[in-house]
Amino acid sequence: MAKPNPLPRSGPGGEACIFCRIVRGEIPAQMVGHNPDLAAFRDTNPQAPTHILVIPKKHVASLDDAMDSGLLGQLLAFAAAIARQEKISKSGYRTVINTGKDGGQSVGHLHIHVLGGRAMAWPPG
Ligand code: TR5
Repeated sequence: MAKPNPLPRSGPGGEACIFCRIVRGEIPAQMVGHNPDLAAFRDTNPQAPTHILVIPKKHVASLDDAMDSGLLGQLLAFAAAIARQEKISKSGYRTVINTGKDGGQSVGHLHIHVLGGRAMAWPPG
């Protein structure tokens, strides 16, 4: 029998998904930008002076589930636009997508972390 997926994946509508609930306005978030397909809001547990999550509004569980290359391109371009808006593009910033258990993904809705406002270390932990 297949092992249950460790991520809290929700159905196609993402009814129980925390980020889908933010998109629907059921849970408050500090929104910093959005367009018809994408949203960007501040992380509640920031790991840098600027820490924003950029997500597709439609539920996609992870990068491994993202079949729409157009949407992925839009996500990256939107992350860069948000970084410019937040005035961290000149000093530099880091974009991170954690995927699955070993990747450290804790919320089962695809998101790009945009981190800036301090120098980042490498390699990541
Ligand atoms: O670990 P991964 O890469 O999946 O990143 C998930 C991120 O979502 C973490 O950095 C969390 O701090 C962040 N997070 C979790 C919740 C949340 C959030 N950011 C904004 N608003 C949030 N709400 C309302 N609820 C969360 N559970």
